[in-house]
Amino acid sequence: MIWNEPIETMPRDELQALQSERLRKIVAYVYERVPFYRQTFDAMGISPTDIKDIRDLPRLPFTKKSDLRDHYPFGLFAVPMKEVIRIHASSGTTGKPTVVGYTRDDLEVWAEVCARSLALSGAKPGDMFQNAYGYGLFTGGLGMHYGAEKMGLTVIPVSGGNTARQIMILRDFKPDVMACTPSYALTLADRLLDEGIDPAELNVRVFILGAEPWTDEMRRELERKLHVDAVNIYGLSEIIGPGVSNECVEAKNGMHIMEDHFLPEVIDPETGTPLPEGEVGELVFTTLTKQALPLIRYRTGDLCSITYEPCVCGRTHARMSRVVGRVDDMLIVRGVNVFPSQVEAALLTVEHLTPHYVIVLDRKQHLDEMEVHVEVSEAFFSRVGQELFQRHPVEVVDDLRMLEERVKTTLREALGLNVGVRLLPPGKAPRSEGGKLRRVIDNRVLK
Ligand code: DLL
Repeated sequence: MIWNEPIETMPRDELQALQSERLRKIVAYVYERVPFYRQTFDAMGISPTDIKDIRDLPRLPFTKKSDLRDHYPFGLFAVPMKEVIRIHASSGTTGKPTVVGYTRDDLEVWAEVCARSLALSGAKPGDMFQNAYGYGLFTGGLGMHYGAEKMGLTVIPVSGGNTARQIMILRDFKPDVMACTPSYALTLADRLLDEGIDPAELNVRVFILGAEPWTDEMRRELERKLHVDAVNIYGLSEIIGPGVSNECVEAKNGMHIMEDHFLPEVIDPETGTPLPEGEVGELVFTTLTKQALPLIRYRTGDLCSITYEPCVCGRTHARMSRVVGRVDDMLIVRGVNVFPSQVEAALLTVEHLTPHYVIVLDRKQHLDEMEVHVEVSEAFFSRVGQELFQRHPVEVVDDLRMLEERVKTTLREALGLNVGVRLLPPGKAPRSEGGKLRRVIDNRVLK
């Protein structure tokens, strides 16, 4: 089902007219209410009346994460505190969190875009929904919660973690839809299999996965293990939280952006120049309706491309590709650009490997060293175990050596770089305990 058909299937010329009207309003609004924007516009010699329609967007200044940090915690809010009825925050890797606020209308918009996301994923009113995104300062839990209530789902607000309880609920309550991070879905899938529970016995038909990068290879793995559709949901706290964009389950080919609320651009991260449709660059959003924390041309740091091609589902809103990396998580190893997503995609093409991996970077004698630690499947070891009785142990070690060589070759071909490989026994790579998983350990900064 399409949650808001008139909006989501609006002809593009009408949608652009709506975006232009909202852009004019929000530009005047931030100039009026947020000193930071007034000063920036004045310094650039821009008056809000210069902005006539969405084609004028590139004339506006960017907003960066550091601008939020410089005005920590509430300095970019555009309304008095008594109108802010909710606060969330996202913890960065360093320092203070990024703090965001919502008015009552903002929460209504957020519930709307999350309801659309649930419908995009294939949820229907009356479905039962196990929400395993974390509740708290993180936007995932409460964001999806209100969207699901708005849609009329039966919400189980279980929050993240506690795998035994998640599994009990999956078996006993029999929810139709579940949401969590992709790395946690993997933890769940493996635990189900470990405990001899056949996922086919469960009722859940779709997993709504996001909040961290993942790949199509990982999707195939999860869909096979869990017997579900796995769809991608994207969002960030600064723009609203989850519900900025979501794949349609019909195509699973790019996430429809809620363009009537969030105006997207893709820019060259070096020069700031807008890039043509289809090219990969940094995703930038202008919020068109946010009241408490409106942001103009906010640089997400996420790398992806956008297409405006019509979609089989009938929605007209643009689709963004998977996030292929972040401007700041691009690893530069001996001068070669490497994204963790490339490593994941390459690993999952090798038989007998699992999606449990971690990338470790180090510096030895002034040279970068990259090592990928990846778990070998249980099946590989049990086969080897059985064969041990018939074959000489040396042959088994040879099997592992051959596998290691195959992984090295695959990674070298995918990345254009020599990478060390460490094969781990099942269960030895870090697991998601409910939230986002850290995949890269960079020890170079310390040396
Ligand atoms: O992660 C909001 C969210 C909650 C999205 C639940 C989806 C589901 P933050 O904690 O502010 O907000 O982190 C935002 O996470 O800039 C991306 O780098 C990354 N991210 C979010 N969704 C995806 C995704 C939430 N589907 C940051 N694929 C973003 C890749 C994602 N990266």
